[in-house]
Amino acid sequence: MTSSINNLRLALKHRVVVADGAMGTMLQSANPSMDDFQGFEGCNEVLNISRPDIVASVHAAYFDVGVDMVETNSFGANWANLAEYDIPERIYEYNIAAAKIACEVASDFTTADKPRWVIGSMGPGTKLPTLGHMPYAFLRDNYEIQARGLIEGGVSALLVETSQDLLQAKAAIIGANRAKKALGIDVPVWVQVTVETTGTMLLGSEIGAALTALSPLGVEIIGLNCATGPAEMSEHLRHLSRYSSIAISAMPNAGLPILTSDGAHYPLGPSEMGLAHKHFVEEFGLSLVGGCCGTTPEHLAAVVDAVKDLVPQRQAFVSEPSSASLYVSVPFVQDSTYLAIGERTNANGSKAFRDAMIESNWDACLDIAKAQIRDGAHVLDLCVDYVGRDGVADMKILAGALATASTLPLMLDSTEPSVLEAGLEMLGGRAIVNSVNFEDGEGEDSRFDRIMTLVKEHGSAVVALTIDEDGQARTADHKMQIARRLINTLTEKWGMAQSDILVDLLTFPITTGQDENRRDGIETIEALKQLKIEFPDVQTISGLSNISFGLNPAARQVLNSVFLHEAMAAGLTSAIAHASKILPLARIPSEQLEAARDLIFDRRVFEDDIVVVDPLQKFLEVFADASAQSFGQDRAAELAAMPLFERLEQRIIDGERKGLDVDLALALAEKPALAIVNDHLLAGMKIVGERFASGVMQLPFVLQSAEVMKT
Ligand code: THG
Repeated sequence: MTSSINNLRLALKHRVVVADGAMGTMLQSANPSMDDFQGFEGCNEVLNISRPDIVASVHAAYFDVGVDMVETNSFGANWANLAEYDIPERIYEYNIAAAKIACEVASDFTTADKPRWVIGSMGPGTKLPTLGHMPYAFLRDNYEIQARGLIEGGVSALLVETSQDLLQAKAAIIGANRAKKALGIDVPVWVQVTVETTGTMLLGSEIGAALTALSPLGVEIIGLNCATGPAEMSEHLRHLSRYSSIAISAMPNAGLPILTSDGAHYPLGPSEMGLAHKHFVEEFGLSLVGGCCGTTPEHLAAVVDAVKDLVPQRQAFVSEPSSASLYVSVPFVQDSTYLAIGERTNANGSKAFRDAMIESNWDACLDIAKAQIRDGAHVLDLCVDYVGRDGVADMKILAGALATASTLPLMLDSTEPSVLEAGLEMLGGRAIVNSVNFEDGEGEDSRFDRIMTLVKEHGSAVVALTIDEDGQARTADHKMQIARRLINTLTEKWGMAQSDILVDLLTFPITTGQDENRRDGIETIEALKQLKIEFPDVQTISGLSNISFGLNPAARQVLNSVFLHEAMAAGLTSAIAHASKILPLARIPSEQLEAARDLIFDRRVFEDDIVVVDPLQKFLEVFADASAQSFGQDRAAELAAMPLFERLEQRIIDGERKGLDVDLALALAEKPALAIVNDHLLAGMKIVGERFASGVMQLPFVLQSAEVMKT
């Protein structure tokens, strides 16, 4: 078995490997009886036990036309599907049987110069964990059972396919990874997602989000299957080809189905299918091709013929280290700006968020998150840690809600491994875990190791703080020394890419007046410069607002903005901040700007060891009666400024219910209800519909708009 796995990996390096086509229709055409289904009509996996001959004949039909590999009859041998027949306890039995049948046929067809392989098929089931149908961990454990059956039955690779929900795909891949580890067999795991004609996966995920979320899980091939024919896959394959560091695959349907009185008809013929794959291999460097719904052995014969002399050649890919929400991928390095990580969704950093959380007013928590999104954040820092609360429960609810409600990726901010795990298990995208440090050293029970175990399994990125057994580093030298140790440990021991590490050089407030805090900003800026030289690929991050604790809002705003500017000039790539409160330097009066710089760079003037000019004192004086500027839009004010009926329409588009009652009462005083609905609310829904159809607006937001409409 190990040798067939090795051969397969080798073959994929040198040529295009062809998999089979549709399974279900082939099984149906053998007309299994009700007895064959053992009373579970339509449950194809039962045939692995009752009619292995039929299953074997389908495999043979594909091998006959020259494919290199067949997929096991186990697409539905998962918890969700078998539970619908009340037989979830048969997962292992059906999978091992499916693998054994296929392996026997494969060995019959294998010759010295043409090896044949078996791929374990792992379908999506019918439960979408992102929508709360079943918990992630439950699905993961059942996928582990499925993978164990397939591996023990002898497959050479596992294919998680037809993925519609990124969190479901993660459950399957991570379940498969656990099975591999438990059995000590290094079977390749591959994943294929299903991109609908809308241009995204069912729940709104763009292909870039899928790539960012799934490729760090150790999968060796990523690709597309089902939903559409090859033509509709083309742009998504182009994206994978440009950005994926791993091999890519496609198993399209035989075109878009045309519904006829006797079922779906797939219009694409064998030669067109062959030609499409030939183009894909030539243009995008596909390594693995095959078919899905509507493809037959004739189609695969044409595919085998079309790609037989081709060598997959990928252009050099663009590496773009990123995090992802369920919907989109967000690169860590932003063009000409910093990665802004919204700080307000933090029970310690915002009283409003904390109060809402304590009252279980989750809508209010989400409103704060949405305000951060509108204010220009690229990622949201989510922290629920608060004494006396059940952090795991709070994290589950909030990460679960933000998983669909936030278009932005999350940074999970906690010191508790169990709280971080609860968050990771709700997120289909790729999170950033905030954070690890060496406070209690390294080793099995250390927080560092416990958190890194989660980071690795979930493929997250990680924030690493310059804290060691002696505490937080205060000098540039000490910061650098810990940073080196963090980066070495994370890359060498944990296999992290440098570009997935965000080092936080930590800055205490420089506003305390204590001598020991005066140089904190300088030391951080100095260390940032060194870090950038020594580790140019590593990201850096700062909890920006920390630096200005204790000052009035106007002073904080200016100090944060100027410090951010100086830190970026020294190499800082990201900051936890309130994005709309950051001022461009050009908008800061020069007196304030200079006072802030003098404070940051500790430009005290001494005479005979006595301070005669204290930048902190001066800074406080400059801001004695200044008030904070509001930069960026304040959404509530903007809505309020709109004419009433325009505002109602906008509320539908934004899914904004707060204040709706008042607006409706005003509107009813002017027009009959039906006119309001027809003239204004439906106009809003029309725009929502258009945005959804064109892929600009994702399903969960459409549902929010529909909710407002209903109200
Ligand atoms: N590094 C990393 N993570 C971090 C920090 C860091 N996470 C938390 C924190 N520091 C960054 N987040 C905040 C959030 C809010 C504030 C400061 C840092 C803040 N809040 C106001 C206050 O407390 O005065 C607002 C209060 C309110 O509105 O109620 O300043 O350094 N990796």
